[in-house]
Formats: sequence, structure tokens, C-alpha cells
Amino acid sequence: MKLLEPWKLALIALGIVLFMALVIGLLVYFLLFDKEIYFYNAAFTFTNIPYGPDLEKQTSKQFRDLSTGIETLVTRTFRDSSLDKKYIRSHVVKMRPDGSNGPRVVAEVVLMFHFASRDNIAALSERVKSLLFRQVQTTMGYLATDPSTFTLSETKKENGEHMLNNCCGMRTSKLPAYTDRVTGGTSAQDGAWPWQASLQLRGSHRCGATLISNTWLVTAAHCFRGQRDPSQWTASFGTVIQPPKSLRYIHNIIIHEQYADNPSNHNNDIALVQLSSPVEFTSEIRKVCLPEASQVFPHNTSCFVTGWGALEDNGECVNNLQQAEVRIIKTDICNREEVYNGVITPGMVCAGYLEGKVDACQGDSGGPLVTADTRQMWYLVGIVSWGDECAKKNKPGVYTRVTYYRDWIATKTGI
Ligand code: 4AZ
Repeated sequence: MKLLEPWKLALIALGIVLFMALVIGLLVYFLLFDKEIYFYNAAFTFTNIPYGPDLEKQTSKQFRDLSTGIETLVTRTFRDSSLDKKYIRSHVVKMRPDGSNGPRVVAEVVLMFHFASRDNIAALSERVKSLLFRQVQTTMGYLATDPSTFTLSETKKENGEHMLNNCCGMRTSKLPAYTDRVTGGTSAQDGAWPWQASLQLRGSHRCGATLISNTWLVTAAHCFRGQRDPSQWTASFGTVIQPPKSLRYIHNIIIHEQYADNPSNHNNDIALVQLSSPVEFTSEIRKVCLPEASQVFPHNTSCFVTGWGALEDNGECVNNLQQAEVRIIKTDICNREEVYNGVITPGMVCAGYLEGKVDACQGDSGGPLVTADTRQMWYLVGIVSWGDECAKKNKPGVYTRVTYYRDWIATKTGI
């Protein structure tokens, strides 16, 4: 038997390797990268729900409960279908009265899908519509719907994104799951915490702050100790301080009337900052949701604290936004003798770990402590306020309790 000459063998082997590489490359491209997000607007009319002022606000209990019901049903519709892999999520963006008499509410829902360029988009759109229509016709759980008024239309990516950017508490969806875990934290990705702002005194970072609308930030009162002149301050947005995604001058600083400006005081450590002009919401700049005054965040609730503060007690501020997971510690425990020995008041909330290691630190002050609800919308639980150094055993971070000051915020801002 005559064997091939070695150079021919080598050439064939090389050819096979190149061919495999090409196939793998194409597969990876088509499976992973050749995908576009498609947006749809759906409108469902419910006929057993009266419209009331509570449904005007995305953060009211009525809005959240109804939206959870709708989103769960829409998600189940697609999870049980051939579109399972292509469905991303749905989000109720608005409720409105339908104009006729009776207990009728229209819910406007944005749906997101991942389609590939080789997909037959028209056929997929039909499938989306017929699956939803079938769901509306049969049942939507306890929700009575009127199938004759159901509508679905594809919408431009810009419109879909615009609607999500204007919702509160939405992180950017291209991110992986929220498993990423300030002192003991990790660097944040762009768009991960889009409500985070940096407050700067004559151009240098002093405090964190949180966007609650396109013109208002909430922060800690102690950030302005001896520096109450708005003209000396700016706010920057984006995950890095230098260069920022956006920058604004400050028009007005409102410090809580009962905040006593002395270094040993931590009560009423809250302030509102009005920007000189509104920011434009993008995938990287958005507002957080404010909880209702009556909302309760139980002991051990998982939260994230974010900021550009020091990575250790008395350390330097950093340029990349840091994030760390901390858990709410109930006031009974936080007031124990070996912890803060009774100094935690109803306007404060503790978060962190009694064993230490993960915590907010100097420079994180004024920044957000947030938690996600079941719809993956993020709520402002606390404002970084104080603590005995950083990440020490039995000395968790202490935050201004946002629910306690919810009505004060509404009085000052109308939000
Ligand atoms: C500060 O000095 C500070 N460990 C902020 C937060 C904490 C401690 C100190 C919490 O701004």
C-alpha cells in the first residue's frame, strides 16, 4: 500500500482544521451574535378592574400586583411555546382607563424577543400575536379580558428602548443574571446601576446620589456639611467618573429641615438635589423606583450598595463604580449592645453582615442601597449614611431609611 507523502498528509490535516474552524466560527456567530432585539407593544383591556388614581403610579401596590399578574401570564404563554428560546421578557409600562363606562383598564405592555436575521420575522410576529390572542380568548387567570380590543404591533427598537428607559428601576437587559456579587465588592458593568450619580465639589467626587426623576437626585445631608452653595457642585452620570457619560450643574440643594449639621449627628441624613437641566434617559442613565411609605423590606432582604468610595477604611476613591451585595439587618439586632447599642432610630436601616467584610465606605455616602422586586424592578431602600469605619465585625453600614422619608420627598419634589 502506498502511503501519502507527509507534506500531502499535512496539507489535508491543515485543510480539515481550517474547515472545522470555519464551521465553529460560523456556528458561534449565528448562535450567539446574529441576534437582534425586537420590540412589540401590546394592549390588553381588563373588564373587572376599576381604574383609579392608584394605577397612575408604577410603584403603587395596585399597579405592581396587576402588572405581576399580567407579566407572569404573558411569560407563561411564551415559555410553554416554540418561542420559549426567543422570548426575553415583558413589561407593563402603563395603565389607563379605556374611555368607556364600567371597571375597564387598558394595560400597555412592551414585549421583547431575540430574533436572528435568518428568522422569518413576519411569520414570528404572526405567531407572537396568535399565541397572545389565544391566551386572551381563553383566560387570564382572575383577570377578565375583552379579546375584541386586544392589539399587538411591532415597534421600532428606539421606541421600545425609550419606553423602558423611562420606567423606574430597570437595569439594562443585555447584562447577565444578577449574580455578581464597595469594600468586598466588584466593578459594575455599564448600565448595571443606571440611577447612580456622583456628586462633585469643584470637580472632585464627594458623594454618591440617586436619580429619582430626570431632574431630582436624593442623597445624604451630611455631604453638604459646610458646602451648601449649589454653584460649587456638579453631578456626573455613568459607571466611570472620568470621563462621565453626562454632567449637570446643580440648581438647588434641599437639606432636611431637622438635619442638625454637626459631625456626631446622623439623624435625618437626607437631601434632595435639583439638576440645572433634565438628564436624558438612556440605557445607562435611568431613575430608580421609590418605595411607598408603607412598604416593608424584611430582615435578611438581599440588597446591593454601589459607589466610588474607598475599598477600605480611609482608602482612596476609585474611578470604576463598585457594587456589593449586603443584607438588611433588623433594627432589634442592629441596636444590640455589641452592635450599635441603641443609636439606630426609625429613620435608619442597617445593612451588611455582622461578621463584616462587605460594606459601604467613605465616599459611598449619599449613594443607593437597592433591592429588586419579583418583576426585577429596583427600589431605593436606603441612602449610605454612616457606620463605625468599614466592614468591621458587628459594625454594619447604616443607611437613611427611604420609606420613613417617602412623604417628605413627595412634599419637596412632587414625586
Ligand atoms: C463615611 O464616612 C462612611 N461603613 C460611609 C459609610 C460607612 C462608614 C463611613 C459605612 O462616609
